[in-house]
Amino acid sequence: MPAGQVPVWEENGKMYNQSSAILRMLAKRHGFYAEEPEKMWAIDSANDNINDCAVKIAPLIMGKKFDEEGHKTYKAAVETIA
Ligand SMILES: N[C@@H](CCC(=O)N[C@@H](CS)C(=O)NCC(=O)O)C(=O)O
Repeated sequence: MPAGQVPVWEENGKMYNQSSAILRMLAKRHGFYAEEPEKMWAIDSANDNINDCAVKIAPLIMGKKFDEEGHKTYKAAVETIA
């Protein structure tokens, strides 16, 4: 597994890592990506916003930290994509 991390997309015996790069490859292949740079930015930034949010929320879920401080972190992270 490349870099020892998930997610991995496996196709015809080849392993592809890095979630955003996988999504771009599949979106391009199936007509869900853009040609125009500003539209590419809109698609990529939406994905990056969700990733940034997930990076903040994942430790709360994994560490089962849903105390008051955890709730504040969760709310702040969600507001970044709202
Ligand atoms: N930049 C990578 C991050 C992948 C990542 O952090 N994967 C975590 C799970 S969400 C993982 O495999 N962690 C195990 C490790 O690093 O050993 C992506 O977007 O695919």
